[in-house]
Amino acid sequence: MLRYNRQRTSKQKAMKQLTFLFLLAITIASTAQNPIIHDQFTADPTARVFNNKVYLFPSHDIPAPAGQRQDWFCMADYHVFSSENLTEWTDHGMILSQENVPWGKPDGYSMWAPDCVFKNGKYYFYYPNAPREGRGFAIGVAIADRPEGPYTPEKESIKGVGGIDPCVLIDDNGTAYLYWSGMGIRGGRLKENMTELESGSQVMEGLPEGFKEGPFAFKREGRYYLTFPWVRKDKGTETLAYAMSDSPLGPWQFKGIIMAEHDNRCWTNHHSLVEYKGQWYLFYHRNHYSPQMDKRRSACIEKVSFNADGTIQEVKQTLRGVGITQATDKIEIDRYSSVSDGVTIAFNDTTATFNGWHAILPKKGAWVKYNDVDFSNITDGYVVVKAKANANTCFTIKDKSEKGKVIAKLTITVEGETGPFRRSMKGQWMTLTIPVEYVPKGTSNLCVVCEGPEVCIDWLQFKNRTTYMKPATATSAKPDAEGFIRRWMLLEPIKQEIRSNVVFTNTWLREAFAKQYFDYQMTILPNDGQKVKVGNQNLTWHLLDSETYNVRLFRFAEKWGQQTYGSLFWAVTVIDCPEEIHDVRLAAGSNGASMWWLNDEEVLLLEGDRRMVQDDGMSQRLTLKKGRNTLRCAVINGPGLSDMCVRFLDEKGNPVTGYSLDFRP
Ligand code: FUB
Repeated sequence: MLRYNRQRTSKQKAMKQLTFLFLLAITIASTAQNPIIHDQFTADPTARVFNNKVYLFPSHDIPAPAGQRQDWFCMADYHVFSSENLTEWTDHGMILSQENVPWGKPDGYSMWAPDCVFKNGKYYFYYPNAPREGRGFAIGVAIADRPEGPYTPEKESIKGVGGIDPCVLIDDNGTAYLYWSGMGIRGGRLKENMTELESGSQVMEGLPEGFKEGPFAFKREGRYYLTFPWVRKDKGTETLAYAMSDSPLGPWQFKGIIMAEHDNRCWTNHHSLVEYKGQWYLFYHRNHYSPQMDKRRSACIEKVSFNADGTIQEVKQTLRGVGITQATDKIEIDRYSSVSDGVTIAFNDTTATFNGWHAILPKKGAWVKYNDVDFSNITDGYVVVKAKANANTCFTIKDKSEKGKVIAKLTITVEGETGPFRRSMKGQWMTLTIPVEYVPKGTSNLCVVCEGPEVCIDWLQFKNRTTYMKPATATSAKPDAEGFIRRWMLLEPIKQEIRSNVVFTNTWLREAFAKQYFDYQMTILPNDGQKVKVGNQNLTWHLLDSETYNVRLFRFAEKWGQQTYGSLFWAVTVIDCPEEIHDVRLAAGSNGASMWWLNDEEVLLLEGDRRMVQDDGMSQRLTLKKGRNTLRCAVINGPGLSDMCVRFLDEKGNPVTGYSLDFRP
């Protein structure tokens, strides 16, 4: 006994360490339609809401190792997943392995459908497994402080419970009931410790004839529901069915089907129902990634609705599943909401099914619709599409439906033809990129329409154009790691009649910069949005953070200016030093010419027709005083793409970064 205990303790320790490593290492996010997990099989999905997140406790089908029955269920461990939006799932790694169950066969491969509930500050994970001694299945409990684990398995299985598919319902008064399947569906009350039955168990009465397993019980609006996979007479594979009662252990009144049999003869289905953020969802499984073998399954989700009398509306399986897809994610349109006649899907690689599918639009007019795409992060940008074709073709991406407004039109040109999207690889996957013509508002539906001969599409993804600069954040900024100053108050460009930059001589520039364009030109610390009048131009100051070390004044002018070429830019920033900083030099570059003033003193003039080069000109030694310093510049350009960059360097040429940029007028 002592030896056994010691063995168990070291195994448990090893498992805890392993679990900890998994917690650290395997936190992989996947974006999902149906099926929801893309890199492993996930059967029998039990979903629970803990701490405002949905946690998914599926069983984990694996290909059977040599020596195991190849055509049967094979499961050696459990993973837990979580999601806050039902589209991105994080795999928290393995939480329990058959090798770590003290009472289980270390090579039983029988870790079938589990459940997990929270009570008295602990998470109780219930799982079936093959016992070390004897045949069949027993059910065990593993306990954790967090839903992600680590879980410590109890040393014995639950006495008086032989079977599979445990499920626990905790009633409003805290009483917990365990249901499982073994010679019919059984149920019994659990003790307060959650690891033992209070007394015996009973068969759930009132359920229909025919094979049943996988009970999932829950309570909604004072009514008890017992839901279960059930084989209808003459149909031969499982539906999901349900019964209702006024009491947690029945007797039950059979109500009918929640989901009909799979249309591909996948024999099992197994499920859970959960309410999350005001919507009920059905989690179930299907052999999406294993079409030839129905014992390797994948979790899926659909919305569920209840009728006023509490009965459940039948749910249809979809590929699209639930949740909103961000336009900036890869949108797998083969997981469509609806399609026109003739559209099919196919695996990208039949020997590696986790690589997913693509949609085949066979002819002009064929379409694929994908609902619920959130465009709110796209301002103006382009779309990237992975597609292939055997002949020149083209397709459009439209808003809402096949008749909707065109978001983008893409052309595939094959076989050495020329054209804007020339590709010479007939039948090969290619990534096409094209600017969008129109960005739908908020969340909308997409429709991809074939406008020529057959086209295959794997995914599409929207991207924003680089914005170059964004409105400054509310907090103070720092120079970047290289010391470049990226926070600036920029005035919309003042129009200049400059045909050629050869005029940028020292004298010409001094005269141009000395001219009075607006009031308080050399002392103003404007507010963001403040307006100035220069001649007949009404110009606005903008407080911005540049996304690049060089401040792209041309792009600023494109967005905010009244002209892009022939411009004079005024810029000012405030440097806040915790201490005086001696012997620094201002190092600047600009396209075209520029003048720089520190605390109202001219410190540098970059003259001539310049390209912007980092540290192109250097000032004399300067002192940045303790507290606020004002750095101002004017950049003037004729036909070129205006930009500028500036930083301070110390005596050794290292960037000076020990100050903040805190622009408060
Ligand atoms: O996953 C193994 C078994 O298949 C489950 O325990 C049953 O409910 C069925 O889904």
